[in-house]
Amino acid sequence: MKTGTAADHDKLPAVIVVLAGGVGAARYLRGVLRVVSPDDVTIIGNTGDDFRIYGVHVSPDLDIVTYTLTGRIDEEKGWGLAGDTTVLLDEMRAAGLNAWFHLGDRDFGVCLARTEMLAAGASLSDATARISERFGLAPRLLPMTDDEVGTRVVLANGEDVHFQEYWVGRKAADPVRSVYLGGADTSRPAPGVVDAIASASAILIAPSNPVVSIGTILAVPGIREALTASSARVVGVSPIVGGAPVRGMADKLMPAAGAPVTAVGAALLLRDVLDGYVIDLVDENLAGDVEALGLDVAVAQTMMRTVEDAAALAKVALTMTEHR
Ligand code: FO1
Repeated sequence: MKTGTAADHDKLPAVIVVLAGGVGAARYLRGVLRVVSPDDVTIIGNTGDDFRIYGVHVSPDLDIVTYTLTGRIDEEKGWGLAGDTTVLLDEMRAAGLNAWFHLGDRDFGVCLARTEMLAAGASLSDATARISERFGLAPRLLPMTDDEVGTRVVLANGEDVHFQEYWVGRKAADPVRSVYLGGADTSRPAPGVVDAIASASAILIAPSNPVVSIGTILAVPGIREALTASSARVVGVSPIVGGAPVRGMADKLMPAAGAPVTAVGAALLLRDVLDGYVIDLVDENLAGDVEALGLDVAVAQTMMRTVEDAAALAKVALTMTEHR
């Protein structure tokens, strides 16, 4: 076991790939970008949360990462644009619509731009690159796939709903039977994804939901295989601290995926692609159980209250990616 205070390191690996979900990943990435050059970073973003609503294509995780890394995020919510207005939503609600998904006006504009680009024949990768450029996002952000996929949640009563309906619409109140990525079978990794993984000198898995964020990225045929074939070491950070998710609904979904809601359970779900795992200081007693899965373990402060915390955490993970 390596106990992880962030060692001072001037030779951190170049060409870093980060698998990322939403809010937790974006905060972690802020730390990664404190310790390595953005030119060396490729982010592979989850698009399982994508869906169409109010006539637009929303890519929540890609947008959360873009807005956070360019200083535009609504810090309190962790999603949406800071200072955004709600004229469009207010008008829809005034007309009696059940506008349950909160999309601010500017955020709406971003999603509408994406929708128009897609309608004109652009791929999601093209649209993402153009939106990244508009926001001045420095690292490369790739969607996991250009194909239409959607995370589906099968409820205990047999209903099969989109992830956003389960999480935002129904506030994760319904018991869950299983989760799967709809459209996964025929999806392919987006251009650049497999190459980035193959040429990476380090691969990080952000502290994102192991079922609906990282699990969905791994569900795109070819990505899991690229990770296991890569010579780079793959190091994750547990999103579960003290037996509960830092944010989100992993506690509702991990049992449905057959894993206990612990750092060990999170590691279990990703063990086939991981070489190392960073768990929180409060979970130090679980280090042996994670090691028993065949993984290197570091115990570190994983709660990211400041960008400095995130940078220290990123250093611990990056140091673990170096070959022993
Ligand atoms: N999360 C909510 O809890 N309620 C919302 O109304 C909501 C709207 C929304 C709009 C745009 C966007 O990019 C994200 C949004 N989110 C909202 C966050 C999102 O549902 C999830 O947290 C992510 O998909 C999980 O990473």
